[in-house]
Amino acid sequence: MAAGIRSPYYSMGEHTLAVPASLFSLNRNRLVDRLKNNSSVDKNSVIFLQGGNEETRYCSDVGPVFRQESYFHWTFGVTEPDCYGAIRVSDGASVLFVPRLPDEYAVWMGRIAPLESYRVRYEVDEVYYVDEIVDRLKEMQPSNLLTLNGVNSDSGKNCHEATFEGISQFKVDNTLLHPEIAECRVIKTDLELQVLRYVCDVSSRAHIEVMKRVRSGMKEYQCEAIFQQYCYYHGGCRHCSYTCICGSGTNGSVLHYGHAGAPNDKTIADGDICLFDMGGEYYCYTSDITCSYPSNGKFTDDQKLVYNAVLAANRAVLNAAKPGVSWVDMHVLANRTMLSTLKDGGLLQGDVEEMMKANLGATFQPHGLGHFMGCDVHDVGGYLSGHPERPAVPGLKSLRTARALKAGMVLTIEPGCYFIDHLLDKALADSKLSKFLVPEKIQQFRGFGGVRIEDDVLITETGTELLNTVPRTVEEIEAVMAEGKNLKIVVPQPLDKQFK
Ligand SMILES: [Mn+2]
Repeated sequence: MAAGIRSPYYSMGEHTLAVPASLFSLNRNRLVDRLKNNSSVDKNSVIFLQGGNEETRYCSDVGPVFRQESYFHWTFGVTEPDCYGAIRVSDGASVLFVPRLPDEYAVWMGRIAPLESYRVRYEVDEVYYVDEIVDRLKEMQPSNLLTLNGVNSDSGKNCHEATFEGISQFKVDNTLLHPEIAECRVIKTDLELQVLRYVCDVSSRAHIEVMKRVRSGMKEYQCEAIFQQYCYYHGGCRHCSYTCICGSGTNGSVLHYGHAGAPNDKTIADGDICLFDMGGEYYCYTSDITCSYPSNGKFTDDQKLVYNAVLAANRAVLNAAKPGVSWVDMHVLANRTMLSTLKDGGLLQGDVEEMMKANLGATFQPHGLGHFMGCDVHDVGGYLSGHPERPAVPGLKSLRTARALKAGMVLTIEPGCYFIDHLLDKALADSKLSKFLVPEKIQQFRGFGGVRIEDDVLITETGTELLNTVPRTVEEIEAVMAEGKNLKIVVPQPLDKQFK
């Protein structure tokens, strides 16, 4: 039992964070309060959500490890698949529906939990089987079922709207719930922040472990493996928040490197700059941290120049972000800071304000400054109606939100500087941009790769709180890596039996 926390709670052991079920009852209460304050919502409405479904790999019977759908997780914290949940708006009463499992389940999957155990574990008012949904909902006499329907502005995909046999017997409204629940998810509670701080801490320690153990000659994916092992073994994180991006050398400039077609399988060369973007996930709360450093632990002058330009941009935003500030302005601030540092370093020439007008920043950082983070790594609520729309210009159009900051928001601050041949060639061929580039210097940096410095940050009443703790200055990184040089690293030996 974790000290100071009343059961029930989720935990992966005493070395991991115990998360109380009250985190989710508070989320439900906040959602109900918002709906009550919405004059379009009939007070006799019932929120009705469907959780994630158990799936198998293609036509096989192999089941990947289930991960709950994020809206359902946020609302109920239920770890099992194939569940539904209802919440009465008038009084917040909550009902969970779980699948009625066949007797054989007890043979293959383990003891079938009684309904009462779900009620206790998830602190809901009542629990029934999925095949009882129609009868139980009829007893609740809802004027409306509020189901979840809306587009995720990061993926362009629609939410998984609840459906069940017999839903046609009820009046359904699928327009009111989405903006309200998405807005609730934008502002984190103190309970949620404790989970985010925990997972950011585990992921920070895992990044430091990689920093100490990376060696020239290793495969990039071996660094991914060290990270995953640390997060799971020490932090109870069965999942990562996204596919690990472990680019070394020129791969650092491939923004979504690590995918199945480029599976972090390059051998890391001596002196390569490594760009490692990895985050563990705990109980469906995410982290998203990027560290960039030379594989051999010693920055060259060129690496220092680019690294410090990105760090200056990151720190400028960290110091300027606070409630009321526009996220678009923060992106612009990061661009301006980076361009002026690159100019000081001799890569660029001319007036920085002119560079800003020509949008030179997007040549070096084609992506947005950062995004909301929570139950999804690119968390919801970036472009809800009533908030600024997505800007149109390159760089800015990749921003995942254009909103003004509010206390309780959690975002990533992730400026980067990449030397992408395609974008450099385009800029050199464009007279509006080429005049700012020092050609021989740009030539020197081709193939360099990239640097990204990504932090996870809470917006507080007065500014920001950094949620991760990784070495950030050149000196801090070199000190940690020097310490790591003393560790004996076991490297797999070449396989002696290969195809002839
Ligand atoms: Mn990110």
